[in-house]
Amino acid sequence: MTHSKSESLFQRAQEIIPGGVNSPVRAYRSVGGNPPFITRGQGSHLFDVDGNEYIDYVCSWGPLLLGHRHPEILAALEGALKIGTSFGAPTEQEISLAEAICDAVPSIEMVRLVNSGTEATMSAIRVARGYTGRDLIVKFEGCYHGHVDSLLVKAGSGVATLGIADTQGVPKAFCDTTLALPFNCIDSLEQAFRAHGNSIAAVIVEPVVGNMGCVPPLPGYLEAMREITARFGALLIFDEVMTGFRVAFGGAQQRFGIRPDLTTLGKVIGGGLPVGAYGGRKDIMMKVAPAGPIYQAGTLSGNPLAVAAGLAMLRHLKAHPEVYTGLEAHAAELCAGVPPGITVNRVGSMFTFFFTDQPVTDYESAKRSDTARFGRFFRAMLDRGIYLAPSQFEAAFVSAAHTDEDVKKTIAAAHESFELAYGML
Ligand code: HOZ
Repeated sequence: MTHSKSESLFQRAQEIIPGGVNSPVRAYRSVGGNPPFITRGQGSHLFDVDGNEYIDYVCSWGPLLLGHRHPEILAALEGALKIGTSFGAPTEQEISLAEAICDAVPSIEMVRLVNSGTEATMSAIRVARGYTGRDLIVKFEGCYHGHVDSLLVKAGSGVATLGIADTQGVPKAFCDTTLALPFNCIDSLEQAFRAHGNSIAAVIVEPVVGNMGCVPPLPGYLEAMREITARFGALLIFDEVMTGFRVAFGGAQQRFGIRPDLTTLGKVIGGGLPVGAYGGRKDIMMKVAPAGPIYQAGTLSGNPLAVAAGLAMLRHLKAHPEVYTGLEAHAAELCAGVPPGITVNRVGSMFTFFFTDQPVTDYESAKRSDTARFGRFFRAMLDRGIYLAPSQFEAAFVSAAHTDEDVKKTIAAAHESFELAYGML
């Protein structure tokens, strides 16, 4: 596989874009080599400038549940293009998308559309603070909620991948409003609430973590979180930017049977276009301006292109619940038969191969993975046409466009790549 055109584009990009990329993990720093430059996607496949073809398990970092260029999403976008690309004014379509979200996720009684997952989490914590009159936010080590200042404390995703302990540029005063606790530990949550319960506005959590790799909640953990937050009058925010419409139509909250107070959603509700949303209990959301005193705004919020694509995807998923059976079956097949020495975490169609033989239940155990070995595995997979996220601390995703043949090819490539990673070939 040659990458000469990608190599020269990456040299050019580094002259003008920091690190050559518009989001840090894309730069391949933790796995070695340089990123392929993508020319197009179709179904479950990506194509690069050197003519290489890959089976895509990044799926735009999760939202492409139906794969690239799904005909219903393309038709919706073509329809939207005929009308206009941005109005900064209300449209009927955005009501329909809001209704579709609330219909799928019953804890969301009212919803506000924004432009990204970062905007959604930033706004949700502002609402939680405004509603409760408290300042402290509890988050979990290794969870990532976008690049919101006060949520970058002990964050996962690119921050974990690049080993940036705490980013510069965030005032200490902001970090002081964040309590970062170990994920999956009820005792530490109980202790934090006993010490600071009257000052905690909210707990924000990825109910299935995707940003330290895929880490599911232990049985009873989310239930305990729900009970403790309610007992102390703090809000529970589920960040479902990755899990929304992914691990079930109603997200992780449907899969695990928990009703949070607020939920954040991201690119998934735009079928991959830039969009996000936050919503939840009506009494809380009625505090958002102009209905209430908590300010949040955006010209491109409810953008007609993103709304059209999102609505097409949500309507498709509602009409075809069998999509989830297929996603689950393909992901389960992929994860079966992994050799000893690897820990596989999977929830529905999101999963991670951790290069450790110990269970991975939190950030500390995720960090015990052999990232050098992951890097060798990653590069061997790429050479065999399998496109994974270039980090041990990101999840892989299957889409409805993946075929039985894709899965078989991926399993064959994975067997060779595991052997290479362990120096057996
Ligand atoms: N942190 C993002 C995924 N968890 C990366 C997004 C991107 O690079 O596009």
